[in-house]
Amino acid sequence: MPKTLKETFAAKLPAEVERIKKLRKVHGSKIVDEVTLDQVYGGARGIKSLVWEQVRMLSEDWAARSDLPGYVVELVDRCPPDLHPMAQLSLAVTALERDCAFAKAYARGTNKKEYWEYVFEDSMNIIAKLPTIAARIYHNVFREGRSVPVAVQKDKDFTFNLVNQLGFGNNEEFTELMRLYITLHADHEGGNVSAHATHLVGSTLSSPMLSLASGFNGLAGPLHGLANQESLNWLQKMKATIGDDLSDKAITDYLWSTLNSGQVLPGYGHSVLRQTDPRYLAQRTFALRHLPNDPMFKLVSQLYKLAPEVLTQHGKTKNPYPNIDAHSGVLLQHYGLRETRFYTVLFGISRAMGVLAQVIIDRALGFPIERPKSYSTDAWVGFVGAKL
Ligand code: AMX
Repeated sequence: MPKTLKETFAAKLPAEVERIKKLRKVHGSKIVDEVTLDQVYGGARGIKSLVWEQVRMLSEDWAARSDLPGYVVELVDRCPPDLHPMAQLSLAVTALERDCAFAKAYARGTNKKEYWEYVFEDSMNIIAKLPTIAARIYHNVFREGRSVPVAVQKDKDFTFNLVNQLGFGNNEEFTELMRLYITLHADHEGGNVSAHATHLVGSTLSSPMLSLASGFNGLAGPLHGLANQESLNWLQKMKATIGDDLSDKAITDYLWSTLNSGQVLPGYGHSVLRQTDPRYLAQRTFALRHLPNDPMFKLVSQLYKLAPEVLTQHGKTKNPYPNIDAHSGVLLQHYGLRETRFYTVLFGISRAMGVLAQVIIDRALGFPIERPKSYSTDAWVGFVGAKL
């Protein structure tokens, strides 16, 4: 009988706990980083202070847990269609807290060594329900509630069910794209806003539902996950302005007009990467294979050629290359998913897998509440011996 994911995790846990104990006992006082004042004021960029790992989940288990409580369906159905789908997603995930196994176990006085087991159950339940919540939001907002998502097919994989519930289940190529999409967007390291917000809120022993909702609220910002929405909107505006003229000059002029009006080029730049985002390249490979003649893909390819040079001349961004969000919308619109306000919800479904996996590990390894130390500017002036 093969072991379940939970049993496998439980079997590996004691050795990992021991390994970390030993690491800290022998090497705990070693200095692992130096911090500059720029890093302190620069959003803690690059300070090595987080531990982040990943686990894999099982589609069948998610399908079995996918039903939504009636009050969550009612809550989503009552949202006005002009409430952003990310706000609706965050509300629905927050509302799932009513059935939080961890919060109930905590209230009963459960031993902290067992916390992770309840967090595991909650995380699996949340991930399993996300496609159904997302599809409900999609049908309400963009199909005016005229249709409701079909039921999850218990023998099919997670992404098939997501695509099917959205109403695109008959398109195998789109389903394949979404398998790539879900894989790419779960990937992260712990310092990005959605991952760190989930981890930070979880460190208070807040429930996985409230922790993930915090992560989603961060993902909904235009400098983070909402950039996929912003990027396609901006590409469409560009296309409406330059028409079929994809010449270097027409595009370069448009890039400068965006920058000169004090806006960022959405989908370009990154806080950590200093090269083209490998997740952009994976999507480009898919596009070259399946939609090389799509007019929007041609525009995106021209941008890939021209924007890094323009951003370099602009002289501000540390990374003038495209990130994941510069490409995803063009692929989605090609297959008929054109509602850009929904794009970050898809990002969120994938990101939930990565960040909740970490929340389980956080509780399993007994990570403490996070509490960095803050100082006033006067104190920092004193620390660096500045005469200001
Ligand atoms: N267009 C124009 N200017 C940009 C820029 C872009 N794409 N990227 C960075 N800059 C500017 C910054 O606004 C900043 O200007 P300022 O000094 O006037 O404030 C300067 O360059 C330095 O920024 P940085 O150190 O290179 O980047 P950062 O770590 O502060 O920010 C990011 C990173 C992603 C927020 C930024 O590159 C950006 O705003 N990009 C556009 C939005 C985007 O694509 N976000 C999605 C990122 C991926 C994700 O999280 N999903």
